[in-house]
Amino acid sequence: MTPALEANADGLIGPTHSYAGLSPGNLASSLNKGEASNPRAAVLQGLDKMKTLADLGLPQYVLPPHERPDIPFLRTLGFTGSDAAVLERAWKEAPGFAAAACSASPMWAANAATVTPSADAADGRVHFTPANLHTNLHRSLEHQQTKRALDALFPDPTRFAVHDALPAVAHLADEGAANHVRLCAEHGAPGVNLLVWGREAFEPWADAFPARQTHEASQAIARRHQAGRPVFPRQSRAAIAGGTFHNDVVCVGALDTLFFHELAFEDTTGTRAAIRAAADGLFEPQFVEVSLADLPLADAISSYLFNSMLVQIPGEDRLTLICPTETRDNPRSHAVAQSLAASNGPIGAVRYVDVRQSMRNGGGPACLRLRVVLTGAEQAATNPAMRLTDALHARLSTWANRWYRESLRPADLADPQLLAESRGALDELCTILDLGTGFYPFQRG
Ligand code: SUG
Repeated sequence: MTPALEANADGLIGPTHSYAGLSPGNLASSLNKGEASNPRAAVLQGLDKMKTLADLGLPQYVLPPHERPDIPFLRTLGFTGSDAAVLERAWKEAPGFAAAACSASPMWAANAATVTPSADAADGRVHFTPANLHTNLHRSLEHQQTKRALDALFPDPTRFAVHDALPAVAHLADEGAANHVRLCAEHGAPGVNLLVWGREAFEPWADAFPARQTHEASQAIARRHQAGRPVFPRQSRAAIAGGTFHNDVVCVGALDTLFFHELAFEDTTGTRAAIRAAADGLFEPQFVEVSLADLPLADAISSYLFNSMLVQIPGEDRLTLICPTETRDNPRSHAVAQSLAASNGPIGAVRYVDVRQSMRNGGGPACLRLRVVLTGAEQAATNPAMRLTDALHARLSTWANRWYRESLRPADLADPQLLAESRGALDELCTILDLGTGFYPFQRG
């Protein structure tokens, strides 16, 4: 076995971070619709979270924001003229599409792709499939630029396979690693891959909230990545109805430990048995289940206890749970977190990070990062300019303070000056992260 670490690649929060209420079924997004956001605080919170993880000894990478407003998308809808004129007309004539074109949603990198480490892939490469994010208009605009970003970070095709997204149809709706958990004895050893789905491709779906991942999309990804030992649990319908738009809102796993809410899976007993069977000969799975009685689903969702990062800090025996401060502020979730840390179980410590700006759109610490298990040789093959160091953290903080606004109302997204600021910020970022020329569509003319 080649030793490996679990790296995190976080989405750098973009200058148009806003509360536009674009995600039905995501209660925070709906609740905060129309509020003013603070893009500068948002990006700095994200950067500080990245630094916290880097300081703990875990490799940390930065994924660049996408070009927003997405003028090329608005042009496909027939808007013509200068970029400013396209934006202005789109906001007048098709405000729903204009809002989608302005969303900073690529920040939630857990939805960027599904990742299969080399230890699990038949060809010994790390595989990535960018998520088509078909269910929500604003998120469906992400996958092509996400592929460019992954190609920039993982440029060596002998070690990394960055696929195209699955076909963008409802039958293959895919939300990436937000519905994927990998369990294993050690990161570099073969693992069991849980690919959680909400509905079947041809199943009639009349529930109030969408099920964003199909069974067939999960199967297609396991097949194309040639991923060993897949398990396909069904997400519980009750959880989706209660606002669990991704499985990572009620479940997180690392190494041999799966930490989840009683309502996470449609068939909990069957899921446990399937995981045990798949892990046979590799490791004994540890299940840490929180009951509905201890934590009502509404508290789990508002406090994001499970949307935490479960990490193995180098040199520590037990896992650390990195929760949003909202978990500490919720008495029931806080009690669960404290009882974990006080127990002799696999989770030995709990820490808190402030990502409140993202949380108000339903994005916790786990949403902001894409986990990528990498061996030393694979780490050495990544783009070094995209790895977070103290120097890069300081440089990006200065950059954000220069370009990002401190207050943004959804109506401000129509401001052509915001378009100019965003492009200025992204131009400079290309130099900082060594992204080459023409990384963004606006730079290609
Ligand atoms: O897809 N919110 C995102 C949050 C994604 C969280 N990711 C994970 N759970 N892994 C979503 O619902 C809201 C944007 C707005 O309303 O302006 C939004 O897209």
